[in-house]
Amino acid sequence: MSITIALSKGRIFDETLPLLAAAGIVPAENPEHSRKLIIGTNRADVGVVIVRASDVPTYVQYGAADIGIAGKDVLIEHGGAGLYQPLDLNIARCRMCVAAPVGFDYAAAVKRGARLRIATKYLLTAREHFAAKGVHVDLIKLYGSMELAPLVGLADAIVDLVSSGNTLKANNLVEVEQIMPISSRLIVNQAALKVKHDILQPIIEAFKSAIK
Ligand code: PRT
Ligand code: MG
Repeated sequence: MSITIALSKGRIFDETLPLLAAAGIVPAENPEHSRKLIIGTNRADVGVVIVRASDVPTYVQYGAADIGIAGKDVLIEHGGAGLYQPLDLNIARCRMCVAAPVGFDYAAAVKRGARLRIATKYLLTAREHFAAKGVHVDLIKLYGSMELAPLVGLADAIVDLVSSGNTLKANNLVEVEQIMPISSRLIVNQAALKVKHDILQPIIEAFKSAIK
């Protein structure tokens, strides 16, 4: 019996290394320095696949990977079907927020019931947030660089992730509303949890003890 872990490269891979180490798992290489998409580990029964952050839940849902690590932002948009989410790992932390150009009076626009154009990669999250507040919005789906949209007149505001705030600042935007804190979670294929329980359970327990 063997298991496959789905990870995205970058911050999630880096912040997952200490958790994997706590479970006695050391990847054979860093995807940052290799083009390999399938990476071995020090354990013959554990492999890692490197996929796009937003694709991690899909690989785990269909059992192409048994477990994975994905941001709450990604999990909300995916919907979570077929996934067991036993642990908030408290890594890759940031916040989902509404941001607008400096000088745009967002609160006043909301108060007078203006219809706002919002650019975002997070359609479900944004739709739910504005619906709950009773704000009318036209959502414009983008796949990246949301910060550009208000600067070129594509949108009044954006819904995006913020961590240091440097990207907003560099583009003359400010956070006008916080939607929710975000961190990454361990996700497990529901069938694998039963069939591969003996190998998965110790890993889940080791992660749990290693969470900061
Ligand atoms: O990069 P790619 O398009 O392949 O996918 P991705 O952006 O979804 O993946 P990745 O690896 O960049 O992010 C993976 C996960 O890390 C996300 O799903 C989040 O849960 C989490 N995370 C934590 C972040 C950030 N912090 C973050 N700051 N994801 C993205 N950002 C971006 C943000 O979108 C904005 O463009 O960083 C920019 C803001 O950063 P600051 O520090 O300037 O505020
Ligand atoms: Mg990114």
